[in-house]
Amino acid sequence: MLIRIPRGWELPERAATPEPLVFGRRAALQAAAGLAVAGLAGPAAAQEIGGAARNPRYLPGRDITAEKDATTYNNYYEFGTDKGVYRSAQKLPLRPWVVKIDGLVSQPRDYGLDDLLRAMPIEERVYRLRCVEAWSMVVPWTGFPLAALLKAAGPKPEARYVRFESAALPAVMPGLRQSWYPWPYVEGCTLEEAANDLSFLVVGAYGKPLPPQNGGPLRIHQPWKYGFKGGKSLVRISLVAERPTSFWEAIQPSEYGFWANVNPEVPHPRWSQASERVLGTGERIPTQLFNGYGEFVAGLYAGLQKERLWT
Ligand SMILES: Nc1nc2c(c(=O)[nH]1)N[C@H]1C(S)=C(S)[C@@H](COP(=O)(O)O)O[C@H]1N2
Ligand SMILES: [Mo]
Repeated sequence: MLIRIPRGWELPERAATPEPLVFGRRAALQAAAGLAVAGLAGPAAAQEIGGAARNPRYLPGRDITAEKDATTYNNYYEFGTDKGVYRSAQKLPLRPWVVKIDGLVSQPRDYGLDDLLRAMPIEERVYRLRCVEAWSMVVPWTGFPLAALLKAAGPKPEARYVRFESAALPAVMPGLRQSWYPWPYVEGCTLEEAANDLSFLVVGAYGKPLPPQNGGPLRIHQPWKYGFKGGKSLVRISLVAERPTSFWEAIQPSEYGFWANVNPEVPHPRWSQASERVLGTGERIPTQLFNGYGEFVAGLYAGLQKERLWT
C-alpha cells in the first residue's frame, strides 16, 4: 500500500536532533493519523486511560503505594505549601484544557487534551517518584512518551531544551498570591533527556484520569530526577535554544539546580539523600543512583561531569 506522507510531518535528519526524534517518522505518522480522526469521536479520556496496557519494560521492584496515600500527600505550591492541598486542588477545572506545543518546532499546535489523548500511544507505567525532601512512592501512571509528542511537533535543529510551563490560574490557586514565588511554575530538561523513552507525559494514575492534586490533567514525570522536575498541570511545552530557569532554581539556586538527578551520595545542603521514607509505610529504604533507572539514562550524562548533575 502506498501512503502519501504529508510534507509537514517529514523530519529533517540532522545531527543536532536526538536520534529517537529524527528516526521516529512512523510515530509521527501515527500521531498525524490520530489527529485526523480526532474530530470524529466524542470525549473518551476516562475510557482510554482505564484500558491502557502496562509497559513491562519498567518494573518498580517495590509495592505500589496505596492510591489514598499518593493522592492525599502532595506538593503543589500553587494551592499552598502544606501536603493537604488535595482539598483545594479539586477546584482546578480539568476541561476544557489546552496545551500549547510551540517554540522551535516545525508544527506548533494547540492541542485540546482529549484530541491529544486520542493521538498519542497511551500506556501504563509503574514508576517510582523520589521527592528531593527524601520521601518516595510508586505509582501506576498512565500516559505517553514525551518523545511521541516531540516527534509530532518536529523539533528544529536549533532546539536544545524543552521548557514545561504549569497552569497559573489565580481564581482557583491561592498560592499564586504568594507573589515572592516566580510563577508560573516552570521546569525544563535537555532535548536529549526529553527524547529518552523514560520521559513520560502523565494523564492518569491508578487507571483513572490524573486528579488535579497530582498534576491533572497532564504532567511530566522523569523518574530518575527529583520530583520537583515534574511540572504539574502543563499548559505549554516549548522547544527552546537556551536552558530554561526553573522555579526552584530561581528561588534557591544553591539548593536546586537544572539537572537534579537522584544521587544518594550527594546530600542536599540541609539534609542527607542517602535514604528515603516510603509513603504510606513506616519504612526507610536506601536511595538508588538515578532512582534506580541508571541502565536507561546514565549514558545521557557521559561527558557532562563538569555539570552540577545531582542537585
Ligand atoms: N506546578 C507544580 N508542579 C510540581 C510541584 C508544584 O509545587 N507545582 N511540586 C513538585 C514536587 S516538589 C514534587 S515531589 C512532585 C509531587 O508530585 P505528586 O504530588 O504527584 O506526588 O510534583 C512536582 N511538580
Ligand atoms: Mo518534591
